[in-house]
Amino acid sequence: MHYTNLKPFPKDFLWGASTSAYQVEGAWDEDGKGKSVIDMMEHPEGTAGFTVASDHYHHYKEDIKLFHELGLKAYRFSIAWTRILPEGTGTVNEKGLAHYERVIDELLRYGIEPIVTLYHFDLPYALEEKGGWNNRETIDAFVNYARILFEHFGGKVTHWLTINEQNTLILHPGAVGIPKGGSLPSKKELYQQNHHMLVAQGKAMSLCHELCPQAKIGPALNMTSMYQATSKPEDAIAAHNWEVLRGWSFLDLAVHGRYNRLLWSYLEERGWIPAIKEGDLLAIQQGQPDFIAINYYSTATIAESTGDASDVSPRAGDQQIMLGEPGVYRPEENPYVDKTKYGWVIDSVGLRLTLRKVYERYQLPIIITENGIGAPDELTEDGAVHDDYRIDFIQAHLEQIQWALSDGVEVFGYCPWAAMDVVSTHQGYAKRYGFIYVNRGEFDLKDMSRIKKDSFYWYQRVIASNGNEGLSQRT
Ligand code: BGP
Repeated sequence: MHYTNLKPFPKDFLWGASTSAYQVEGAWDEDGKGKSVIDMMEHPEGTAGFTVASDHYHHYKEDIKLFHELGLKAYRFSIAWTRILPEGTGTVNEKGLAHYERVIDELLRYGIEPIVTLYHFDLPYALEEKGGWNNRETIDAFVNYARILFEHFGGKVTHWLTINEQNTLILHPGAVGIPKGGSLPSKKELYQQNHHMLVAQGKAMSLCHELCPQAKIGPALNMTSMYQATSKPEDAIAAHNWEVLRGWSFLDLAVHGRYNRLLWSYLEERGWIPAIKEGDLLAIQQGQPDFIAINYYSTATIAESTGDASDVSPRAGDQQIMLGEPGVYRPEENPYVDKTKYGWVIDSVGLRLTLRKVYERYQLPIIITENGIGAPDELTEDGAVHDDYRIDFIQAHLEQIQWALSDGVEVFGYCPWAAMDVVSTHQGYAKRYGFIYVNRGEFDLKDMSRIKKDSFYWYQRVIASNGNEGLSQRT
């Protein structure tokens, strides 16, 4: 659909940026913090770990000052469960609460709205040792943890996110790390974990509404659209299979509180139906999200499964590299799009399509809580970082958001990944995303100074003009 005039960004649009606790904070064992699964997992050799990260824990004041200079209206970050409850349950670590209180107050002082993720991949290791999300007790642990945060920060935080990328946790558990000396859970276990997370999320959303009536809460999933490789009808079925299993099945539960029928048939056929206790579905149904948060990086192209092992990509899948599954779908190349150095498809138009589909299906306001391009940014001799590829990437995606707004989609914020350089989930510091460069190497911590990249100045101009500058106004 073409328009003569594109709708402007809403005047209260939340121009933001994102990070997550374990990727940005460092201070992995300070001030009473307990160990999380991230601290205890095996990570690829030769890549930076998460112990120091960008040392945001100690530099948060300087960083927030820079976010203010950037013009951010919102900062999306996560709270480390293990700083609040080192063992996942039990006694509250007051120092952990005090830290986040300082961070939130500092943001509010600058007029930056905190958007807080309750849980971003870093489950307390003490809970993992008791079975993690396989164990129903983790549901109560999560709800108890959420209650502490709602009671403590409910008057200051108006936007909460429940679980970051539950679909990544379930579909690509290896992307987050492999348990030391261990193996990944079976599919049956993963779908049981998924069910427990959904009950926990439903209860947390209900609790948020009860304790913080002025606040809004929603799930944050990694969403994408699937293209069918050809006009062959079987390719269309395969693309639909994977679009449902990867995205809709998670959101259907979070929003409508019911298992998607196609997912159910898929689970039934394989003997993976989770154990569901009385009251679980009610808890999922009662927890109503106020909005949907989506993390969007790329699209995928899908063909009919050949039914044998050749469907599975020789390169291990990750959040954005589709693995393939015999009898379900087979990933294909898309000749119409580029890829990042790490093989992630670059497709800004796919964002418009994804926004339209999510909105059409759920009719809830949408915020984009991640979107960005990972690259081995270089600090050049002039003391700058010339990341024009990041400007191009974000510009193209913002333009498509404006098209989606013009299509009638309610988008109320954009928080690209990442506010500043952070440790990549599995590619260390070689793969950077931030508007602010952190001067450290993979292992050489250097001086950790913060350097504004070219994209910083560009995004600053976009925000200051509410999207009127820095984008090409194509119609
Ligand atoms: C998302 C995660 C983020 C972040 C991002 C980039 O899936 O929610 O935590 O890591 O992907 O991924 P990566 O660091 O693997 O490039």
